[in-house]
Formats: sequence, C-alpha cells, structure tokens
Amino acid sequence: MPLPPTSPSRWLLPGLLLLGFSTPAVAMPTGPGAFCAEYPTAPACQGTQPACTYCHVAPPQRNGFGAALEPHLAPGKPRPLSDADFAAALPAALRAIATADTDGDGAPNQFEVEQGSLPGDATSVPPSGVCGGGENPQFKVCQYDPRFVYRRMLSDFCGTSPTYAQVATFLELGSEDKQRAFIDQELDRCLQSDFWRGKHGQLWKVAHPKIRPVGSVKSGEDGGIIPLADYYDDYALFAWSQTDDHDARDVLTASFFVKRSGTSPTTYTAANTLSSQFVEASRRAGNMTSAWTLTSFVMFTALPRNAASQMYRAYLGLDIAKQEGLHSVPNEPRDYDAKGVQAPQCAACHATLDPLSYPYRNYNGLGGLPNRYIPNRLELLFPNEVATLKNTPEQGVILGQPVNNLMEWARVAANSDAFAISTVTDYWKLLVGHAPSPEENEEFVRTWQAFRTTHAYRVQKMLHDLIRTEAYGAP
Ligand SMILES: [Ca+2]
Ligand SMILES: [Ca+2]
Repeated sequence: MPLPPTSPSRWLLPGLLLLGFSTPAVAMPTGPGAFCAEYPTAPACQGTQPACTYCHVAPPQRNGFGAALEPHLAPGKPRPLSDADFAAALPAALRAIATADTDGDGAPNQFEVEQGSLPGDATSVPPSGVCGGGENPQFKVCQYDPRFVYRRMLSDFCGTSPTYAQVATFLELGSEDKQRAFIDQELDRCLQSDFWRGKHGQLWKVAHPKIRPVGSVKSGEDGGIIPLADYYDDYALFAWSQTDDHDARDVLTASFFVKRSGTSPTTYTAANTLSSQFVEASRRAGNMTSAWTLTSFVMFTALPRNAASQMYRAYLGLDIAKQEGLHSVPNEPRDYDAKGVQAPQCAACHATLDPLSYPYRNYNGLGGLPNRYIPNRLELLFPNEVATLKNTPEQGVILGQPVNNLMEWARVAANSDAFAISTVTDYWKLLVGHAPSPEENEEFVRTWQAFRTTHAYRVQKMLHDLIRTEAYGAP
C-alpha cells in the first residue's frame, strides 16, 4: 500500500507501549506511527492509535502477535533496538507475518488489522459481514433504505419529522434514484435552516467541545458578569467554515473574522475587523488566535501549553493527555520555563507538547494587553520569571514538521490527515450516533478521503456522501 506523502508518522505512542522495552517511560514513540504508515486505512489508525493490546498481554509481556513479530524485527541486531531501527524494521516484520494466524482464530493477521479485530486475541474476530448472514431475511436490516434516510435526514438537519403528505409524495417518486435525488435536494434546503446553522443550532453543538464556552465571562451579546471575550465570534467562524462553499480549513487558517446576522436564514459574512478581536491580520490563525482562545486557554500563562494542546485535541482529534498524537522532537523538552517537564514521567509527552506550544509564545491572554500578538511578549510581560524563559523560540514542531510561527502551525494542521479524519468523525458521531466502528471503517475512510480530495474540504458536499453511507442509511 502506498504511503501518504505528508505524514509518515502520525499516531505516535511511546515505543514502550507497542514494543514493551523494559526501559523507562522516556522511550521515544515510533511504533504506532510506523504501524499506521504500513496500514494507513486500518480502523486502529483512524483518529486513534493501535492500543497496547495489539502486541501485549500487559506491557512488557507480549501477546501472540507481538511475540510472532519480534524475531522478524531486524534479526541479529542487538536489543533493545533504537527507535529508528525499530521503525525501519516494523513494516517488513508486519509483512512477514501478514498471512499467518498468530492467535489461531482462523483469520490471518493482516485481515484482522484491516477489519479492526485484534490479531493477538482469539476472542477478537473480524466482523462477520455487515449485511450478511441475517437470521431474519424478511427484514431489510442493514440495507440502505431511502425512506428511512428521508425521515432521519429531516430530523437531523431540519429538526422536523416528515408529515404524512410529505411521506406520500416521497414514495410516489417511485425509483430509488429519484428518491435519492430528492433527499439531496432536501438536504440542501435543511442545511440553510436555523436548526442546522443558526445560533445554538447543530453546528454550534459540534463546536462546543472546541470552544468550551463559559457564560459568566462572555462579553458582547448575552454577556456575563465578568465580560472578557466574545466566543460567539468563534462559533461564527466555525459555522462559516462548515457551510456554503467554504473551506473547512478556514477554522484554523483564516486571517479574517466572521459576523453572524439575521435568523431564518442566519447568514455568516467575512469581515476584516471586529470590535471584539485584537490580533492583526498578519498574525491570525482562525480560531487559534481568537480573543476567546487567548483568554480562555492562554490565560495568564507564559508558555501556553494548554492552548496548543486544546487546539490539537479540538481540531485534530489528538489528545496528548491520552498519549495520542505523540511525536517526540529530539532534544525536547528544553524546559525553558523551568516547570520540571524533563522528569521521566513528563518528558514523553512534553517532547511533543512543548515544541507544539512555542509558536504561541507571543500571543497574550489575560493581563497586560489582553488577547493580542505582542512581539517579545515573554521578555516584556514576564520579566520576573526564570531567566531561560526568554530563550523560548517562536519556531516549533507539529506532526514532525518544523514551523516558524502559529500561522504555519495552523496550515500544517489543517492539511493533515488528522484534520480531515477529525472533521468527518465529528459528523459521524453527530449523525450516525457513534465514532466509526470497524464495520463502518471502509465507508468512513472513503468519506474522509473524498472530503479531502474530491470535495476540497467542503463540509456540505461531504454530508451528501455521509447520508449515502450504509452506516447512516440502514435502519
Ligand atoms: Ca487471527
Ligand atoms: Ca483475533
């Protein structure tokens, strides 16, 4: 399988977890990245990572799959292998045991990987086929049902149920092709509804965990008792980026703001300035540099780790606290702010997190001049902190790629597989009701790949694909 050119090692966990080196937890993560480069469409690599149980009973003790892999990993080289040697050797080792059935459940290893079951656990077997083998053949279970989709779509996107007359009209269309075309037309109508795009509508719901609103400190419309920043601006840019013919990546990369106006329809309009926003256009990175993000996630901190990790989690679906998306940078963390992050239990995460945070060094949250980009911010506003703080560079690293500033950070993030996967996962959860299951993986991969390529990051076009999946359309 060809490797995606952009992100050779996306989903990194400490090598400890995958390989079981009995070394301290500072081991450099390489295993899951190499695994996912070999199997980029495996369910275990979709917005998540291979778990320890892929290779271990309990680390460092390997299960049958991990044990079968071991002798094929750079045979003859002294143990423990370096991270680079391990990562280089893993693809060949995986291929060497691809057709074996190490857990004896009857399914070859590679088939299990691709189908989302565990190749080292005989009780975990590939799904027996999404729609096959039904015990009640008279039911149309697990088959795309246009009438079911029509009903579900109206409820999900318009917030209404079809009337008796609407259903009758729908059924009179006769052919499934005509019904599907009608559903597409109705979807476009519902995507204009306030239920979908308006204030507190479905799109805003998708944005809640990204923005994390706090009513008591809201400024502007519906302001709270301590007005600090207006997060309705963040919802407006988010909704803009997900509607009409806009590029979803704008949520991270926009150098403009968005104004909401009206109801039924609610409209979102780009604006070069807003009275509630203070970062100049050349320093803007969408919602990453909004007044609310700086107020709420940078706050009073010198090195805004919290802002960086929240953006990484919210827009790429990678939670560093859960050891997701780890991509250790050599010689990091440097601990410029003397927080003790070089301690072994911290270093594994901070080797990723700290270089991810450096590009935020000049973005000020609360105190001094709030919610602005301030050149030499650390030098000017934190004179009494530890002397090494001022050595914090603005250059950082995200997903293994060096970046000079937060705008570049945003661009690398927005162009990553993780962003496309995370965006589609948001809607999968909202509309299908859960994160993509192994049975749904093939449709899910097809959907996010088309979102990225064919649809050039247009969410509305992707939603037309999503409601045509079996995952959505089978009762
Ligand atoms: Ca097996
Ligand atoms: Ca198995």
